[in-house]
Amino acid sequence: MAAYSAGPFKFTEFSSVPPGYGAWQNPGLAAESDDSRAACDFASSNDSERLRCETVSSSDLAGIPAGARITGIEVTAEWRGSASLAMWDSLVKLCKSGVEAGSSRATGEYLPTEDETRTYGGPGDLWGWGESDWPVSALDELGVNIRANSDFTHAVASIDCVKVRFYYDYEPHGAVIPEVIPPETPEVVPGEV
Ligand SMILES: [Ca+2]
Repeated sequence: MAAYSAGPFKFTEFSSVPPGYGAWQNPGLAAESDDSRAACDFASSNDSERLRCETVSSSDLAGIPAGARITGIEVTAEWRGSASLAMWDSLVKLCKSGVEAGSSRATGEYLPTEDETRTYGGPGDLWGWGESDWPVSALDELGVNIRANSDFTHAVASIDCVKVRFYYDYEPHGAVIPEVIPPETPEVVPGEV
């Protein structure tokens, strides 16, 4: 099996999903790396709502062969906090058709005050989901939920851009698997050397 990757791809749908102590304003600004940002103003020193990014476009996904086996999922998020040593990523999980499951890949490390691109997951990492959860035909149902936490009320976490990359194995149709023919056993005639 040969290993490939596709992406990074943008998401096309964005929302702020309760519960949490602060909603993400302008969630759609997480589509592009353009210094316009989705932002959460914390109403309490607690978890934010989830910024949900979903639905990679079908034209992007068309580049992945239907028979590919998805072996890894990688999400990158470019983001910052309004104060140093104040906010961190407290949950980063995948969802399928809006249903969150699997394991969080959040780092729990403080966000810097300048944009930093953090990478979650990667080759060989399905985030606690199974391979059968992500046939190529289901990749348009994939989304990511991102939540922050803050030590301070009215600190602001900001996300400029979220993208996803897929790693996969694929054996192209028509690949020739050589037939193994055992070597002929030479006939041994008794008495001859
Ligand atoms: Ca942006």
